[in-house]
Amino acid sequence: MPILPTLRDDIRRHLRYSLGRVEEKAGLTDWRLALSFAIRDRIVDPWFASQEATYAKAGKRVYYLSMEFLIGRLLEDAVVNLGLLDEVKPIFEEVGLSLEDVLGDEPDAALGNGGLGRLAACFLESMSTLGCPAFGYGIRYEHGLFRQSFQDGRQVEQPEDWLKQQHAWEFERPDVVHSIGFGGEVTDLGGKTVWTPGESVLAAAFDTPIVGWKGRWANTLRLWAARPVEIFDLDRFNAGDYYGAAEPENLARTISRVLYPDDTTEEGKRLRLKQEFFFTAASLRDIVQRFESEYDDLSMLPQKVAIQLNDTHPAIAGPELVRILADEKGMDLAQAINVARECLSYTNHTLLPEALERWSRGLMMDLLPRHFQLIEQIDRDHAANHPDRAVAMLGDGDVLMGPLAFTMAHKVNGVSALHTDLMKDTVFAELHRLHPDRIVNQTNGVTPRRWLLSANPRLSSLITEAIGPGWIDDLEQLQKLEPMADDSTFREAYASAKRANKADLANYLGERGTIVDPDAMFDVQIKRIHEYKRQHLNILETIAIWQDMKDNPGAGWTPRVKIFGGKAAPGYVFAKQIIHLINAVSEVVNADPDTRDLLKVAYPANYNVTLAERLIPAAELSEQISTAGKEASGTGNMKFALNGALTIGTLDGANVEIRDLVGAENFFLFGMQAPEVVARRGIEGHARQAIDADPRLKRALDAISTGTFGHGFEGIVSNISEADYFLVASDFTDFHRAQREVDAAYADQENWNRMAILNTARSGWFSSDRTIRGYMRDVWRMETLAAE
Ligand code: 26Q
Repeated sequence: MPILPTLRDDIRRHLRYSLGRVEEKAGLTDWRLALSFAIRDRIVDPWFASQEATYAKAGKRVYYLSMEFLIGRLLEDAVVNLGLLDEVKPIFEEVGLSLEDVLGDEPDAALGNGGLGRLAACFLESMSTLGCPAFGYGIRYEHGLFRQSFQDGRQVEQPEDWLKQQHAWEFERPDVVHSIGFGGEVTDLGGKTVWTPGESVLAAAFDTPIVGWKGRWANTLRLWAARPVEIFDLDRFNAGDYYGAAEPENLARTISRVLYPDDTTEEGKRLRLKQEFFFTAASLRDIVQRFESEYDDLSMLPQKVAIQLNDTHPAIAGPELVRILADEKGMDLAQAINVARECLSYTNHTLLPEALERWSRGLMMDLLPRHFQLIEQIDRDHAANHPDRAVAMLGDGDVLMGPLAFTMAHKVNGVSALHTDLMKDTVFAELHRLHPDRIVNQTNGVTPRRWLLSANPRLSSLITEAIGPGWIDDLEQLQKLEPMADDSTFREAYASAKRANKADLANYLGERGTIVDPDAMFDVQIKRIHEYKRQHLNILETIAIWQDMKDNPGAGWTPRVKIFGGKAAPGYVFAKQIIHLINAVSEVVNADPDTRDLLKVAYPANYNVTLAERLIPAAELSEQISTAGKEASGTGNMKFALNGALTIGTLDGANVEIRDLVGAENFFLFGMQAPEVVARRGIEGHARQAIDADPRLKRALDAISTGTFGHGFEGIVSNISEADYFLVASDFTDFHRAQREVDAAYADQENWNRMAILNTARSGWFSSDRTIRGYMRDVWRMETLAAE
């Protein structure tokens, strides 16, 4: 076992010998990188030990295939999980730096859009904490999700450039490259089918170790970068065509250049399909190679390999694994299909019809001719086994990736109880009838190390003082806090932790131009901007109470700070109008002397993981107000409840389970339920009816129409008053009512704090450790390997 020098010496050594800096000239980034290298060194041994243990015990491994890993910053996670926080702090004080500043210097790795990518990151951390042997496989995007700023209240996107600085966490693996082909021809050589691609790129591996709690185990996040097969066209260069000479390289690298900024689907984009196949094929080649280095019978693959598809983005894994097994390894086709299915499982994250991936046959045939044939074959097989089936994965001209993923998976899971039920009743009703044991539920979770321990040190210390540190990797121990909800000393300590977090956030917002009172209620809605998430319902209600406040400023209002955060897909015009409206309302309301002490609207730009870590611990009210039936789960909702924010929400996604667990009396419910939503849409003129019945709603819409907040919002008003597919008008009145209930509850601070404590105490079930145990038991069928 190598002996490491003290952390202090090691940081100095890295500063000097890895970064080539003298201490006197070192800046924050130099120190941060030196610390990162020193910390990374300390992950390497547990990382190797984990690999060796898996190998020695011939353990099964999970391969989590995801287009997105929204990991954010890694340094604090690693320092905390290795238990080095207290050792690191004084080292930086000695050189006149605060550890907070050093940690804060790290750029966010924003290799994801939102919930799905962040879930993948929480899962990696939980798998390491539990000692579940796992690899995350994804794409090493050169540019992650765009940076957002506002100009005149409108969203402007700038490219993200996280690799501009040295990236301290990864190990490049020059020896791990796979050649990935596209297009070309399929030939039948007397029963043996051979695919000869027309073009190829290389997938180059970069590994990042992900260490779990107490450093007991570490897994690998392996991200693929696209590289040209041939570096350079020397002939073209010599002929004087300097740009042309670099073209092959540019084309190849384009595949891993940038994350698609859509969180539904980008219609039929060729490059997107190339990205999907690129990382899926590289990962499968890696998986099969690793298996073959240990075993020689490929029919045993399902005993050693579990491959989880994070949505349909890697669904081409079905046909590709069949192709490897049948075409390359010579396995009988029917057996290959069965072996592949026993390895694969698929997580669905959405029921929105427009978000279900489909590719045109033409594109699929052109880019992946052999896979197209295999999809036809899989479809025929399925039809032969189920003659009464109506669904097909080859729908009207398109290849449907949902049905393909379902057919090629032995388990298919939803991400909350309600979502899973709706999967069975709607999009996958037919397939569920044919395969009644395939769909299972695994309600999402979040890692308590990042979302409570690190993000909210004040509350964490208080909890640890009260019940000891066992909760950190056994979150249900938070239940021990329940009786303390009635202890006034504890309640006061809990409230002062929240108050201090609010003061920090008030400073942050103040520095960015919005002055807020830390004693007002902090009401937060942070998530991607989407019609179904209904940020426009929230801002509409904000306008309505502002109008009421102006009418009667002395009516005993509960002062509020309405905080919004989130990005819109660059091409999503309606979502961008919502952003513009929120900023326009903020401009008018914040400047209004009548309501100055009662209402503020803040919209800090560029919402990301790091900003979430700042906002959630300071939140008192969590807005989870999607149209019922549309939010698959939500995970922000869990982070808020855990950190003691009360939820105002609809019965949607995991809100249902949150309410069940924290208690209906500690949750502000409003709105139609999923079946009512469907019925309501059938009522002609439902929006008009709702508007006519609620003068407040009418007045708020009129204020927008008549230019109180400027112009350019006609689209929003007409959408809400006419089609109103997401039922903003129909849910407005009940939302407004529930908000007044919130006001009344807040007035009784003692009881509010009691409710907040009960939210924390009863949210332990939402740990992603619990979720991963569920996957291991029901989906992956495997055991943990970590020694205590
Ligand atoms: C697909 C094709 C082309 C371009 C983009 C995409 C794409 C990218 C990202 C489609 C969807 C996404 C992301 C979806 C997502 O984040 N879904 C959320 O997943 C969370 C974790 O399960 C749930 O909690 C949320 O309810 C769900 O909205």
